[in-house]
Amino acid sequence: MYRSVFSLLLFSTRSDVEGNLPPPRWVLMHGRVICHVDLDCFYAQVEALRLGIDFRSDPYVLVQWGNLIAVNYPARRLGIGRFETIRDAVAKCPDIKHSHVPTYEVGNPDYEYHPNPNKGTHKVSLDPYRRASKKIFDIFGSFPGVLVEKGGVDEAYLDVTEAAEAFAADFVAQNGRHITQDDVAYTKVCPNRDEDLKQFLQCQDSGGVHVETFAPAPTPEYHRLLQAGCAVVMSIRDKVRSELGYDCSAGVSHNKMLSKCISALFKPNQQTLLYPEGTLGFLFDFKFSKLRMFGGKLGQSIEQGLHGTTCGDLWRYDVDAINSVVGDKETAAFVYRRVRGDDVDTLAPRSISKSLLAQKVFSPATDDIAVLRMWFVVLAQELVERLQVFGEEFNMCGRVLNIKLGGSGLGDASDIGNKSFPLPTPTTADALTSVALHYTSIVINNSTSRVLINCVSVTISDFRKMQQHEDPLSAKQQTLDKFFRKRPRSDSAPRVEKETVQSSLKPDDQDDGDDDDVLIIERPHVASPLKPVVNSTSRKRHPAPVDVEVIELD
Ligand code: DCP
Ligand code: MG
Repeated sequence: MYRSVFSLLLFSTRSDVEGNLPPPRWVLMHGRVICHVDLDCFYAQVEALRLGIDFRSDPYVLVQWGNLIAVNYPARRLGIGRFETIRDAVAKCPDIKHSHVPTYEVGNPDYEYHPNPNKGTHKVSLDPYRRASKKIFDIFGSFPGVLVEKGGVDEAYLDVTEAAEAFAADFVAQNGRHITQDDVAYTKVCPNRDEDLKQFLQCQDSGGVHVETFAPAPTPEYHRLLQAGCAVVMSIRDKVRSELGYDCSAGVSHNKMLSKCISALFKPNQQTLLYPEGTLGFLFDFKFSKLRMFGGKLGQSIEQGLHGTTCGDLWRYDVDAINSVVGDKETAAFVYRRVRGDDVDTLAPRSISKSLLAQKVFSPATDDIAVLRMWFVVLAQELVERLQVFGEEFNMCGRVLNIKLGGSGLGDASDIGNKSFPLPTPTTADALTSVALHYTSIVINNSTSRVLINCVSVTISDFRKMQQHEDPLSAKQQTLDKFFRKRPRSDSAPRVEKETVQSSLKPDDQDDGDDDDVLIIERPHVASPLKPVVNSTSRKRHPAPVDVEVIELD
């Protein structure tokens, strides 16, 4: 076990007014070697490789609806950054190479690299990046003694402790000596900032600060283990590069939080090591809002309540003082430890998405079923393909299909309708489209006032393990014809109520979807060539679906 609680404080007395550090009381413990690895300009690398562009030397940017979503490092060196417009990028570098993300054209189930896609008629596909990501994670997972936790499409935490131990032992066996820093000279070491730290402490109030660290003891053995970890991480990065062609950067330290903080210090294509004794020197002027979990409300309330922005600013406060701001003792203790570099989190097993989501916001809003059908065809096809890949990878099949209809874009993507159904089997794009259209027709036709839809979303969820030989697209389920059962037509047909089956899922529980309307800064709407909506008086109502009723889930 790495360590239990606070009993392993290393030096916990207050610094004196002169800012002299009290002599550390290092406690011996078995430190881990944790790496955070993140692909450099990920989507740009994927596309540059496809296009045969040398992303290491030629400025290249990837565009989504006129904005840059990935910028390679040669372009960054020219002052070009993410979310700028392609127009601005070309102004800075007229020769810059660029391309657009792939898109589905409305009505067409296959995505392509369309030369001039239009937001009104096309939907972004993230499929190439998901596929590339999977190959990269397969390589991470292929190393013995390495635990992998997915952090995002292009980032992972790796616990390389076991592999590092084996490497260190092998090194001695082969070289007749221990590994040293020189043997991993390709690794950048976080600079020693003891002098800066000392000066910082000297500037503090006479009350002093609680100088305390939770890092493992910086013994020669542990230093060697970290160095061996760097060698392991290098070989993982080498394999990603030689087998797939991608560059990535990494941070190596004794915990997840610090490894993530340092992994981008020397991008691109580099790795950085933080020794445990460098923790406080690294953190004292580090903005706590950049620490994992401090980005949102927690960070904001601390910043306002305690009037500080850096980790060092918070060293003045004990747990009670932090508690007076965050209002919860456990959270206060958590904050107290984190701003001193403590993170005992172990790697979580690879998380499995609880749902697969495909959605599209379009304009103009419409109640034209023909137009909505074209979007559902795209979303359904995309989702079926992803379900196949996901189902095979995790041996899971879905059970619930959810359709959302929104009239306020992503602001409220389900304000017009939100309903769940048993997932039809076989799960074909046609079957999903049929369910979505039946439901949409009912919503439109049963509404007492006109509804205009500009956001449709289709989600598959409630995954379960598949039986042997089951296929994710045809696992035993409700068949499509059972979705709709006969009911007498009635003028007083009940209006379909909104449901919130999915709303209990936290955002983290959902997959990353093809949120082409989420990740990128929205530009003002470009006129869509889609048929304009006729006004409400001349609007032709689509015939109500005959002899169908939506069967709700239990
Ligand atoms: N991405 C996106 N929209 C965002 C953030 C990211 O579409 N707001 C996509 C494009 C990125 C990929 O996710 O290529 C990975 O995100 P990163 O933040 O890791 O950024 P990069 O990999 O592009 O660059 P870096 O080298 O800084 O990691
Ligand atoms: Mg990245």
